[in-house]
Amino acid sequence: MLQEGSSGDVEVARGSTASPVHDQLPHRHRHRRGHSSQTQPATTMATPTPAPMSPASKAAALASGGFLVGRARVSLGRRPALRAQPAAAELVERSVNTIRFLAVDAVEKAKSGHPGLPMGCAPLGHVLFDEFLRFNPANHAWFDRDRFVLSAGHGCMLHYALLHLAGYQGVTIDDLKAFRQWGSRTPGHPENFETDGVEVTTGPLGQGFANSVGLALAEKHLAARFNKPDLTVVDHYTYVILGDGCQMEGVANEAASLAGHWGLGKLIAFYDDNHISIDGSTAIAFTEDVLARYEALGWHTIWVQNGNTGYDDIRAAIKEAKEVKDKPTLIKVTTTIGYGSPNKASTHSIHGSALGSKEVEATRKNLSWAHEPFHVPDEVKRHWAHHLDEGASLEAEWNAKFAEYEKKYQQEAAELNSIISGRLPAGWEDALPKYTRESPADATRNLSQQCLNALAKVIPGFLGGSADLASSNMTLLKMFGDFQKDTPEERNIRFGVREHAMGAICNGIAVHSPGLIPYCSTFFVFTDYMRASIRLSALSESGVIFVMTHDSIGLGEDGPTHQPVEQLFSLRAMPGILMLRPADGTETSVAYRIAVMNRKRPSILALSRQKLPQLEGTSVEGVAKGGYVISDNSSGNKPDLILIGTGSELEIADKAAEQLRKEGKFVRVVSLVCWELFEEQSEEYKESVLPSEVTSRISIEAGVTLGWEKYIGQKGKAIGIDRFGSSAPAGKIYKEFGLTVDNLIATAKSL
Ligand SMILES: Cc1ncc(C[n+]2csc(CCOP(=O)(O)OP(=O)(O)O)c2C)c(N)n1
Repeated sequence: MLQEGSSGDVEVARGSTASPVHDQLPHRHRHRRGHSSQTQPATTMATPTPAPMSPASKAAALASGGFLVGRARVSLGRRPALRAQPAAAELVERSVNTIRFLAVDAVEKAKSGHPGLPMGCAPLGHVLFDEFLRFNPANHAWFDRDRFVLSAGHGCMLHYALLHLAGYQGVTIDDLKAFRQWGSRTPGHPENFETDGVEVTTGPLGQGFANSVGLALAEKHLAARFNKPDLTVVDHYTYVILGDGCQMEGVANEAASLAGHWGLGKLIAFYDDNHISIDGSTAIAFTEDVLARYEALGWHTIWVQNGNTGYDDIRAAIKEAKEVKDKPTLIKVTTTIGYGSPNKASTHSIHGSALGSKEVEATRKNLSWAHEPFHVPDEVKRHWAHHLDEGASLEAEWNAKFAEYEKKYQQEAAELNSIISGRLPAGWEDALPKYTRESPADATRNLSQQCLNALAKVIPGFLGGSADLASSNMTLLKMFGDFQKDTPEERNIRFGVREHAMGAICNGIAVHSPGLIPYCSTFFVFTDYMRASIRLSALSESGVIFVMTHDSIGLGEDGPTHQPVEQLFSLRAMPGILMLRPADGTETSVAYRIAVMNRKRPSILALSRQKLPQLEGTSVEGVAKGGYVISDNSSGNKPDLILIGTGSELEIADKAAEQLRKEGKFVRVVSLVCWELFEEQSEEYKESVLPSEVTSRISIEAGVTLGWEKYIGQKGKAIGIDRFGSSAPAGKIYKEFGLTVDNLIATAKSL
């Protein structure tokens, strides 16, 4: 591992404009696309020098509410509704240093956090938020706002400082002072459910970037569906900042590949190229030509060589990126991590720890910042105040346009309104298929396809797809074509074999608008490949529907690599998610109803490859409670035995019960289709399903038995699979593993 001192090499290289990574770049990156300006050695920190002015006249100009351009005083006045000119250079520098020191001070106070990225990205953050981003600080949920994602979530003080300056009421100076503390609105990584203005939860590197692809997909889809030649009602950009860490993660490459394929022209990503990650210089593990890779993935690329002081280069790059309509743009912005810190800039020691009081002082001196901690100069405050007016005007202008749209295009407006508000069309549930005992036996994956198609007909924001398994997962929406670069209005999303990014992209779609309901699909066992995205879906309250087929050894011959055994248990262990394993048509249909209704809680549907019969006793009301009695021949809530099953094994429990009853036993069969929902029921209800007096209980499920002790108790038995599966026809494996009616009966008799 590199020691602190050894990463000084990078500093020298940067100062001399020729780092090892730069040298590998093809000529075109450096000259044709690169926006170069004078590079600054990391510790020189020169700022543009205004013409000399006496301290007295300077003070007078600032005190009267203006800012300085050379010798002139510029009145702030009311700014026009749309983008103002950039602030004068000196004010920009002051704003940038405000951002830097808010981050430094907050991390210092918390004694934990990541000051390096905010200090390096402050110029980019200032230019983007102050001059380009369209938002309304008074309404963070305004539909047509630009979306911003900080994928390098550890640098969140950058985002919090910008939200504070921009006037978001949810991020006050006291909130900044409470950075990383219990109950604060400024948690250690950005949380979309904690802080207004934070679009997605980030922290696991690469995820936020993949989310931003979902956000941009949503914009492109909605724009294609709803904009009219005379009225553009969907028109916003998605901006994302990602660092070296995000770039190294595979999920980012999966997502970048899709973004290039789909031609997401309104996605603009900034790569904070500071050559430092936790272990030291990126030279130890990350030396590829990132821009060349993105070009190969179909992106437009730009290199801003001086992200420290090259404000005009940053501006020019964003303008150029906005002009490129058919490709996403990656802007590599070369910055100095910890810019301004004389002894720690460009080293990994400033990545993730407080500077320490001595270095904070030295940094204050170096950047001529003779202020108390958490100081925001008045002129900086006054300058940023224009965003309140500007944001209100942007939203008002859009509201007026949308009112006209509602008059002219009533049907489209109703659909878009549903997507914006999350209010589902009345009676949508009635579209879901209904099944009876007489309906033919079928695999729940097939029944699922009937549900998906029924929902897509009535819910305007319903869209999704599979990771190259649509014909196995049964997820195609028959009345729609494929979402592709030139057909973005369509609703079948082809993710290719990219499970991890698929999950993250769906999270991005879900948080774009409350009425967008994305689903995504693969084999259940491959939830392992996308687990980080599923976890973030749960954490960030993104109501994605995960359609997971081939849910057990029942898939047969593909063998143990494809047969999930521990996945049900492991996903039940995840907070904030519904793990549903329906047994037949009725249960599948209700599982979808539950999934659609739970907009802040993702659902995973585990579905069978094999045919299952329609069972007597499965019910809409029962599934809604997560666990319920499907059959019982006892009275007084006192059966001799309770058999509990889920999904494909409920049929086995049902058949075994039938036989045992013939032998004179009083047997109850319980479907525990969704443990989480069952746990939410009253104690009284739970007792009515699983009376504590009845201790003879057996569970049967084609997965690990871990967890079932909660429901079967000390005296019960769990039939399951506590080993990997096997390659053979499904019936044979079921038999060999004892998931049979005979074994269940024998186990019952052994209790
Ligand atoms: C998936 C994942 N792995 C590891 C980490 C821990 N981690 C946080 S930041 C970081 C290094 C990131 O480096 P970079 O993106 O260059 O950030 P910078 O040093 O510029 O702040 C790592 C490994 C993480 N947050 N997510």
